[in-house]
Amino acid sequence: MSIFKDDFLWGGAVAAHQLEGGWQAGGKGISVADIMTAGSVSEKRTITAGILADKNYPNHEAIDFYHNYKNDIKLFAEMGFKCFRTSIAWTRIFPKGDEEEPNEEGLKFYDDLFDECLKYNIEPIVTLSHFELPDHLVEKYDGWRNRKMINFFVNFADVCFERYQNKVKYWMTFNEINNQTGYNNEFCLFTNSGIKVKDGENAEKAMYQAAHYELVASAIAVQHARLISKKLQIGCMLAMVPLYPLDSKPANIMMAEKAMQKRYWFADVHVTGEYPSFMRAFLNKKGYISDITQEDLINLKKGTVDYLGFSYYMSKTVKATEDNPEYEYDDYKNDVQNPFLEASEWGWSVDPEGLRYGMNWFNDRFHLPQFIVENGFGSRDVIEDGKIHDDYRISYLRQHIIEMKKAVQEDGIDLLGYTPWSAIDIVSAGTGQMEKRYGFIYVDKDDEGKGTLMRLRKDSFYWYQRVIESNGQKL
Ligand code: P53
Repeated sequence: MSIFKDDFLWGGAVAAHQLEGGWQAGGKGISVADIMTAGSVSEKRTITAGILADKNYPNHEAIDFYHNYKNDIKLFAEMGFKCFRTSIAWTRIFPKGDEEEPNEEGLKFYDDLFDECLKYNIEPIVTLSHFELPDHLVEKYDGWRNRKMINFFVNFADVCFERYQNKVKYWMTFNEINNQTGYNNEFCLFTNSGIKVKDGENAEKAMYQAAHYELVASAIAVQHARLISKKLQIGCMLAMVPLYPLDSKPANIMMAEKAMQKRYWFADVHVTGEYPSFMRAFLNKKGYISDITQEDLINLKKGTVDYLGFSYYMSKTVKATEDNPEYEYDDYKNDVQNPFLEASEWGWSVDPEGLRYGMNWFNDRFHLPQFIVENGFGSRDVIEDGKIHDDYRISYLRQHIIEMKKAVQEDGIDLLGYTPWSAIDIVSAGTGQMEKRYGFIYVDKDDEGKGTLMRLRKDSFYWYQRVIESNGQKL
């Protein structure tokens, strides 16, 4: 007998901007993803001022899911997906973000998409904001630096909850809300919050204010969802990248503890509805989050989430430095190589046990059902005689599912489902590449944007089909 519940949600995940394409179709507006060029492992993506004629913007066409979704969903059904996690591109619903009325053509697109899933009994799982806010909100309001963003987001959320309440049960408000703790890299603050850091500006300070507005916006959205329908389940979504101490030196243990606090306090606010003591002390000391009202605190308390969604790809390891007695975590200064782990071509460590560790870490604190909404291995794939033998991907996923099983069986964690990244090959968020592939289905397109967009089942497709069919018994 399987240790997973009968209704365990096996599926796959993607995000709208990374696969849909159709960047101007159906009245869609320009999102922050539309003004980011392609990069690579060594070259960062550039954020351009508007669309420049001579640049390659990989998200404009992506894999053209917008026009191909019926065929792709058919393939997901063939794999046996019980659910499909995607996001709603904010710019299809509110092209600029500050309109009063939504764009009916955009709403209709997701009606059709969700109906197509439901036709095969595939339950859509939806993220509202996944690195794709309207660029107009960045240009006119400075993104999440501005309190007005709370209303724009809540309007967007309300429209989606109202419209899709009978098609979508599980929602998440902000994808990897804690990814912006990597504010040393301009990509993180821009994709999470639409914030362009100015020269000499304290990026950390900007991040805390933006995150506060987002947490309030999320909490208001949760309250509205409850009024709209009791059936809706609203989760948060964090990137779980456990931070281990390099060794048993007490200073390194303390460094890891403080680093974990700095990366995961977002979950405390989402789940308990208040800032934890260590964060209140830190914010007071630094004078961060100058704009926080009594009403905000009430909203946070009233809008706590129903479940904890998270991504897991890798762990990181940290070491204290002597010039930092209060262990204020800075990824550029404190991250070190873990001597026990191998990494991918993109430097992402492979650490299956870290998944179980992360699940326990969350469970110890939050006692909420969990949903692993991303987990996967980015790699190049090679076609040989029309086949793709991606045993490296199978091996990665198998090892992680084994740890996930232990978390359920040995640690008693309540797990709702598992949606590996990604259902099909899509544009990488971090690098804008096509060739950093995660999918069970290959898409013929390269980093220059060339290719037929033909779909091909990889070996992992057939492997995952068996995993789902056996409810996780045949790995
Ligand atoms: P890519 C960093 C660390 C962990 C997860 O990432 C991350 C990132 C951002 O790069 O993002 C999530 O495509 C994200 C997805 C993204 C996926 O991980 O950079 O939610 O949108 O595609 C994989 O290799």
